[in-house]
Amino acid sequence: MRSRKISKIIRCILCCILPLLLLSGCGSNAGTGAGAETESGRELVIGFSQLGSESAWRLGNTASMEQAARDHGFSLMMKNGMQKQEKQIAAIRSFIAYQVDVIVFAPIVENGWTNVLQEARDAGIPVIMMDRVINIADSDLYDAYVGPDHYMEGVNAAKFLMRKAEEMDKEKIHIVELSGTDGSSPMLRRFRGFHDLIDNDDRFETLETVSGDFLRSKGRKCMEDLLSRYGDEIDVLYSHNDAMTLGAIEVMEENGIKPGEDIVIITVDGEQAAIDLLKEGKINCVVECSPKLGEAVMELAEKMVNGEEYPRNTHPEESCFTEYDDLSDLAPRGY
Ligand code: GYE
Repeated sequence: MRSRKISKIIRCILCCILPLLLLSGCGSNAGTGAGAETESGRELVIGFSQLGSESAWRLGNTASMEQAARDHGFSLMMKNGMQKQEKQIAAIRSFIAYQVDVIVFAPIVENGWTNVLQEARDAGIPVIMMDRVINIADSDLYDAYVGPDHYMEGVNAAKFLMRKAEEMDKEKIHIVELSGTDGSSPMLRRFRGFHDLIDNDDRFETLETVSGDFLRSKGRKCMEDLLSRYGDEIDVLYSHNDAMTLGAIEVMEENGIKPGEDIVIITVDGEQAAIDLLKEGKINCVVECSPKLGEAVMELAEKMVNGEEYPRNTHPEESCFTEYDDLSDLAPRGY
Protein backbone atom coordinates (compact mmCIF):
# COMPACT_ATOMS: atom_id res chain seq x y z
CA MET A 1 0.00 0.00 0.00
CA ARG A 2 2.70 2.35 1.21
CA SER A 3 4.99 1.51 -1.73
CA ARG A 4 2.11 2.17 -4.17
CA LYS A 5 1.65 5.54 -2.60
CA ILE A 6 5.37 6.30 -2.94
CA SER A 7 5.47 5.24 -6.56
CA LYS A 8 2.45 7.44 -7.23
CA ILE A 9 4.30 10.40 -5.74
CA ILE A 10 7.38 9.63 -7.84
CA ARG A 11 5.25 9.39 -10.99
CA CYS A 12 3.69 12.71 -10.13
CA ILE A 13 7.14 14.30 -9.73
CA LEU A 14 8.25 12.85 -13.04
CA CYS A 15 5.17 14.10 -14.83
CA CYS A 16 5.01 17.60 -13.33
CA ILE A 17 8.46 18.76 -12.35
CA LEU A 18 10.84 17.24 -14.88
CA PRO A 19 9.23 18.80 -17.94
CA LEU A 20 9.31 22.16 -16.17
CA LEU A 21 12.99 21.76 -15.37
CA LEU A 22 13.65 20.73 -18.92
CA LEU A 23 11.80 23.59 -20.50
CA SER A 24 13.40 26.09 -18.15
CA GLY A 25 16.74 25.12 -19.68
CA CYS A 26 18.27 22.78 -17.13
CA GLY A 27 20.17 21.29 -20.07
CA SER A 28 23.36 22.90 -21.30
CA ASN A 29 21.47 25.66 -23.07
CA ALA A 30 18.08 26.62 -24.33
CA GLY A 31 17.53 27.70 -27.89
CA THR A 32 16.79 31.33 -28.55
CA GLY A 33 15.88 31.62 -32.23
CA ALA A 34 12.54 30.75 -33.78
CA GLY A 35 13.18 27.07 -34.41
CA ALA A 36 11.13 24.05 -35.32
CA GLU A 37 8.27 23.23 -33.03
CA THR A 38 6.72 19.98 -32.05
CA GLU A 39 3.05 19.24 -32.71
CA SER A 40 2.14 20.64 -29.28
CA GLY A 41 3.77 23.90 -30.31
CA ARG A 42 6.72 23.73 -27.95
CA GLU A 43 10.35 24.10 -28.95
CA LEU A 44 12.10 21.00 -30.22
CA VAL A 45 14.06 19.29 -27.46
CA ILE A 46 17.24 17.37 -28.25
CA GLY A 47 18.69 15.04 -25.61
CA PHE A 48 22.43 14.83 -26.19
CA SER A 49 24.67 12.33 -24.47
CA GLN A 50 28.24 13.57 -24.96
CA LEU A 51 30.87 11.00 -24.00
CA GLY A 52 33.30 13.24 -22.13
CA SER A 53 35.69 16.17 -22.40
CA GLU A 54 38.97 14.35 -22.99
CA SER A 55 40.42 16.47 -25.82
CA ALA A 56 40.26 19.76 -27.67
CA TRP A 57 38.45 17.81 -30.39
CA ARG A 58 35.73 16.87 -27.92
CA LEU A 59 35.38 20.43 -26.60
CA GLY A 60 35.11 21.65 -30.19
CA ASN A 61 32.44 19.05 -30.86
CA THR A 62 30.41 20.09 -27.81
CA ALA A 63 30.70 23.75 -28.82
CA SER A 64 29.54 22.90 -32.34
CA MET A 65 26.45 21.12 -30.99
CA GLU A 66 25.61 24.02 -28.67
CA GLN A 67 26.06 26.61 -31.40
CA ALA A 68 23.97 24.71 -33.93
CA ALA A 69 21.16 24.16 -31.39
CA ARG A 70 21.13 27.91 -30.72
CA ASP A 71 21.12 28.68 -34.45
CA HIS A 72 18.13 26.40 -34.97
CA GLY A 73 16.30 27.59 -31.87
CA PHE A 74 16.28 24.11 -30.33
CA SER A 75 16.57 23.30 -26.68
CA LEU A 76 19.66 21.14 -26.13
CA MET A 77 19.71 19.00 -23.07
CA MET A 78 23.27 17.77 -22.76
CA LYS A 79 24.75 15.29 -20.32
CA ASN A 80 28.46 14.54 -20.08
CA GLY A 81 29.19 10.82 -19.77
CA MET A 82 32.66 11.46 -18.27
CA GLN A 83 34.10 8.53 -20.26
CA LYS A 84 31.67 6.03 -18.74
CA GLN A 85 29.27 3.99 -20.83
CA GLU A 86 26.96 3.45 -17.81
CA LYS A 87 26.60 7.21 -17.47
CA GLN A 88 25.72 7.52 -21.14
CA ILE A 89 23.12 4.77 -20.86
CA ALA A 90 21.63 6.47 -17.79
CA ALA A 91 21.52 9.77 -19.71
CA ILE A 92 19.70 8.18 -22.64
CA ARG A 93 17.21 6.61 -20.22
CA SER A 94 16.56 10.01 -18.67
CA PHE A 95 15.95 11.48 -22.13
CA ILE A 96 13.42 8.74 -22.76
CA ALA A 97 11.72 9.53 -19.44
CA TYR A 98 11.59 13.22 -20.38
CA GLN A 99 10.22 12.29 -23.80
CA VAL A 100 12.65 14.45 -25.74
CA ASP A 101 11.98 14.75 -29.46
CA VAL A 102 15.31 13.36 -30.69
CA ILE A 103 18.17 11.59 -28.92
CA VAL A 104 21.75 12.22 -30.05
CA PHE A 105 24.64 10.27 -28.59
CA ALA A 106 28.40 9.97 -29.14
CA PRO A 107 29.02 6.34 -28.15
CA ILE A 108 32.19 5.88 -26.11
CA VAL A 109 32.62 2.26 -27.24
CA GLU A 110 31.12 0.13 -30.02
CA ASN A 111 29.37 -2.59 -27.99
CA GLY A 112 26.66 -2.70 -25.36
CA TRP A 113 23.92 -0.39 -26.66
CA THR A 114 21.19 -2.81 -27.70
CA ASN A 115 18.94 -2.61 -24.62
CA VAL A 116 18.86 1.14 -24.24
CA LEU A 117 18.33 1.71 -27.97
CA GLN A 118 15.49 -0.78 -27.91
CA GLU A 119 13.95 1.28 -25.11
CA ALA A 120 14.26 4.44 -27.22
CA ARG A 121 12.68 2.63 -30.15
CA ASP A 122 9.81 1.40 -27.94
CA ALA A 123 9.26 4.98 -26.79
CA GLY A 124 9.14 6.10 -30.44
CA ILE A 125 12.08 8.53 -30.09
CA PRO A 126 14.42 8.78 -33.09
CA VAL A 127 18.15 8.33 -32.37
CA ILE A 128 21.09 9.97 -34.12
CA MET A 129 24.52 8.48 -33.54
CA MET A 130 27.16 11.16 -33.72
CA ASP A 131 30.99 11.07 -34.09
CA ARG A 132 31.51 7.36 -33.31
CA VAL A 133 29.69 4.27 -34.52
CA ILE A 134 28.41 1.18 -32.72
CA ASN A 135 28.41 -2.52 -33.38
CA ILE A 136 24.86 -3.82 -33.16
CA ALA A 137 23.02 -6.81 -34.64
CA ASP A 138 19.90 -4.80 -35.49
CA SER A 139 21.15 -1.61 -37.10
CA ASP A 140 17.58 -0.33 -37.32
CA LEU A 141 17.87 0.50 -33.64
CA TYR A 142 19.41 3.82 -34.59
CA ASP A 143 18.11 6.07 -37.32
CA ALA A 144 21.15 7.89 -38.67
CA TYR A 145 24.87 8.52 -38.26
CA VAL A 146 26.61 11.87 -38.54
CA GLY A 147 30.38 11.67 -38.31
CA PRO A 148 33.71 10.97 -39.90
CA ASP A 149 34.93 7.81 -41.60
CA HIS A 150 37.55 6.67 -39.09
CA TYR A 151 38.75 3.80 -41.28
CA MET A 152 39.70 6.28 -44.03
CA GLU A 153 41.63 8.33 -41.48
CA GLY A 154 43.79 5.27 -40.80
CA VAL A 155 44.23 4.74 -44.54
CA ASN A 156 45.29 8.38 -44.99
CA ALA A 157 47.84 8.04 -42.20
CA ALA A 158 49.30 4.95 -43.91
CA LYS A 159 49.38 6.62 -47.31
CA PHE A 160 51.42 9.48 -45.92
CA LEU A 161 53.85 7.04 -44.32
CA MET A 162 54.28 5.15 -47.57
CA ARG A 163 55.22 8.38 -49.30
CA LYS A 164 57.52 9.47 -46.48
CA ALA A 165 59.23 6.07 -46.46
CA GLU A 166 60.62 6.76 -49.93
CA GLU A 167 62.91 9.42 -48.51
CA MET A 168 63.71 7.74 -45.20
CA ASP A 169 66.45 5.54 -46.59
CA LYS A 170 65.98 2.70 -44.12
CA GLU A 171 65.70 -0.99 -44.69
CA LYS A 172 63.17 -1.38 -41.88
CA ILE A 173 61.01 1.39 -40.53
CA HIS A 174 59.99 0.83 -36.92
CA ILE A 175 56.63 2.19 -35.84
CA VAL A 176 55.10 2.74 -32.42
CA GLU A 177 51.41 3.43 -32.19
CA LEU A 178 49.41 5.29 -29.57
CA SER A 179 45.85 4.09 -29.89
CA GLY A 180 42.65 5.66 -28.55
CA THR A 181 40.12 4.33 -26.06
CA ASP A 182 39.94 0.53 -26.23
CA GLY A 183 36.80 -0.71 -27.94
CA SER A 184 35.94 2.71 -29.40
CA SER A 185 35.20 2.95 -33.10
CA PRO A 186 37.90 5.55 -33.93
CA MET A 187 40.48 3.40 -32.16
CA LEU A 188 39.44 0.19 -33.91
CA ARG A 189 39.08 1.78 -37.34
CA ARG A 190 42.13 4.04 -37.25
CA PHE A 191 44.08 0.92 -36.33
CA ARG A 192 42.53 -1.24 -39.04
CA GLY A 193 42.74 1.34 -41.85
CA PHE A 194 46.42 1.91 -41.11
CA HIS A 195 47.41 -1.72 -40.72
CA ASP A 196 45.47 -2.92 -43.75
CA LEU A 197 47.99 -0.97 -45.82
CA ILE A 198 51.16 -1.10 -43.74
CA ASP A 199 51.18 -4.73 -42.65
CA ASN A 200 51.56 -6.09 -46.18
CA ASP A 201 54.58 -3.92 -46.84
CA ASP A 202 57.93 -5.40 -45.75
CA ARG A 203 59.47 -2.03 -45.14
CA PHE A 204 57.39 -1.54 -42.00
CA GLU A 205 57.40 -3.16 -38.60
CA THR A 206 55.10 -2.12 -35.76
CA LEU A 207 57.05 -2.47 -32.52
CA GLU A 208 54.04 -1.96 -30.27
CA THR A 209 50.56 -0.47 -30.10
CA VAL A 210 49.55 0.91 -26.70
CA SER A 211 46.36 2.63 -25.63
CA GLY A 212 46.65 6.22 -24.47
CA ASP A 213 42.88 6.58 -24.13
CA PHE A 214 42.84 9.76 -26.29
CA LEU A 215 44.34 11.66 -23.31
CA ARG A 216 47.36 13.93 -23.32
CA SER A 217 48.49 12.71 -19.89
CA LYS A 218 48.37 9.08 -21.01
CA GLY A 219 50.10 9.97 -24.29
CA ARG A 220 52.97 11.26 -22.15
CA LYS A 221 53.07 8.17 -19.98
CA CYS A 222 52.90 5.74 -22.92
CA MET A 223 55.66 7.57 -24.78
CA GLU A 224 57.90 7.41 -21.70
CA ASP A 225 57.34 3.65 -21.55
CA LEU A 226 57.90 3.18 -25.28
CA LEU A 227 61.13 5.17 -25.19
CA SER A 228 62.41 3.16 -22.26
CA ARG A 229 61.64 -0.08 -24.10
CA TYR A 230 62.72 0.78 -27.66
CA GLY A 231 64.89 3.94 -27.38
CA ASP A 232 66.28 5.09 -30.70
CA GLU A 233 64.90 2.09 -32.53
CA ILE A 234 61.70 4.14 -32.97
CA ASP A 235 61.42 5.76 -36.42
CA VAL A 236 57.74 6.65 -36.53
CA LEU A 237 54.98 7.53 -34.10
CA TYR A 238 51.43 7.00 -35.34
CA SER A 239 49.04 8.51 -32.81
CA HIS A 240 45.25 8.23 -32.93
CA ASN A 241 44.71 11.79 -31.70
CA ASP A 242 46.43 15.12 -31.27
CA ALA A 243 46.03 15.23 -27.50
CA MET A 244 48.16 12.09 -27.05
CA THR A 245 50.61 13.38 -29.66
CA LEU A 246 51.14 16.62 -27.74
CA GLY A 247 51.95 14.62 -24.60
CA ALA A 248 54.31 12.35 -26.53
CA ILE A 249 56.14 15.29 -28.13
CA GLU A 250 56.79 16.81 -24.70
CA VAL A 251 58.46 13.58 -23.61
CA MET A 252 60.55 13.36 -26.78
CA GLU A 253 61.85 16.89 -26.30
CA GLU A 254 62.62 16.25 -22.63
CA ASN A 255 64.74 13.34 -23.84
CA GLY A 256 66.65 15.33 -26.46
CA ILE A 257 64.77 13.76 -29.37
CA LYS A 258 63.75 16.03 -32.22
CA PRO A 259 60.09 15.34 -33.05
CA GLY A 260 59.44 15.42 -36.78
CA GLU A 261 63.11 14.72 -37.54
CA ASP A 262 64.43 11.93 -35.31
CA ILE A 263 60.93 10.47 -35.12
CA VAL A 264 58.39 10.98 -37.91
CA ILE A 265 55.03 11.91 -36.37
CA ILE A 266 51.61 11.19 -37.82
CA THR A 267 48.58 12.30 -35.83
CA VAL A 268 44.81 12.47 -36.26
CA ASP A 269 42.28 15.27 -35.52
CA GLY A 270 43.72 18.54 -36.80
CA GLU A 271 43.40 20.78 -33.78
CA GLN A 272 45.16 24.14 -33.94
CA ALA A 273 48.02 23.08 -31.68
CA ALA A 274 48.88 20.16 -34.00
CA ILE A 275 48.71 22.32 -37.11
CA ASP A 276 51.06 24.82 -35.45
CA LEU A 277 53.55 22.02 -34.74
CA LEU A 278 53.21 20.76 -38.30
CA LYS A 279 54.17 24.24 -39.50
CA GLU A 280 57.16 24.20 -37.13
CA GLY A 281 58.30 20.85 -38.53
CA LYS A 282 57.67 18.94 -35.30
CA ILE A 283 54.81 16.93 -36.78
CA ASN A 284 54.93 15.50 -40.29
CA CYS A 285 51.30 14.68 -41.02
CA VAL A 286 47.96 15.67 -39.50
CA VAL A 287 44.97 13.64 -40.67
CA GLU A 288 41.90 15.79 -40.33
CA CYS A 289 38.89 14.62 -38.33
CA SER A 290 36.27 17.33 -38.05
CA PRO A 291 34.38 17.83 -34.77
CA LYS A 292 32.06 20.37 -36.41
CA LEU A 293 29.08 18.08 -36.66
CA GLY A 294 26.42 20.16 -34.91
CA GLU A 295 24.84 21.78 -37.95
CA ALA A 296 24.38 18.47 -39.79
CA VAL A 297 22.91 16.90 -36.62
CA MET A 298 20.36 19.69 -36.11
CA GLU A 299 19.31 19.67 -39.77
CA LEU A 300 18.76 15.95 -39.53
CA ALA A 301 16.80 16.23 -36.28
CA GLU A 302 14.51 18.79 -37.85
CA LYS A 303 13.85 16.55 -40.85
CA MET A 304 13.11 13.60 -38.61
CA VAL A 305 10.60 15.49 -36.54
CA ASN A 306 8.93 16.93 -39.65
CA GLY A 307 8.66 13.48 -41.21
CA GLU A 308 10.90 14.45 -44.15
CA GLU A 309 13.38 12.14 -45.83
CA TYR A 310 16.90 12.21 -44.46
CA PRO A 311 20.21 10.49 -45.23
CA ARG A 312 21.22 7.55 -43.08
CA ASN A 313 24.91 8.50 -43.14
CA THR A 314 26.43 11.97 -43.26
CA HIS A 315 30.22 12.33 -43.39
CA PRO A 316 31.88 15.75 -43.18
CA GLU A 317 34.48 16.57 -45.81
CA GLU A 318 37.93 15.94 -44.43
CA SER A 319 41.47 16.28 -45.64
CA CYS A 320 45.01 15.48 -44.65
CA PHE A 321 47.67 18.13 -43.96
CA THR A 322 51.28 17.15 -44.47
CA GLU A 323 54.77 18.61 -44.47
CA TYR A 324 54.60 18.52 -48.29
CA ASP A 325 51.72 21.03 -48.39
CA ASP A 326 51.74 24.79 -48.42
CA LEU A 327 49.73 25.63 -45.30
CA SER A 328 50.18 29.38 -45.32
CA ASP A 329 46.54 29.98 -46.28
CA LEU A 330 45.01 27.48 -43.89
CA ALA A 331 42.18 29.14 -41.93
CA PRO A 332 42.24 28.98 -38.10
CA ARG A 333 40.90 25.62 -37.06
CA GLY A 334 38.49 26.73 -34.36
CA TYR A 335 39.33 23.78 -32.07
O1 GYE B 1 39.83 11.83 -32.42
C1 GYE B 1 39.61 12.34 -30.15
C2 GYE B 1 38.43 12.36 -29.29
O2 GYE B 1 35.77 10.24 -31.41
C3 GYE B 1 36.77 11.11 -33.34
O3 GYE B 1 37.63 11.31 -29.76
C4 GYE B 1 36.62 11.21 -31.88
C5 GYE B 1 37.91 11.14 -31.12
C6 GYE B 1 38.93 12.21 -31.46
O4 GYE B 1 38.63 12.50 -28.00
O5 GYE B 1 40.43 13.46 -30.03
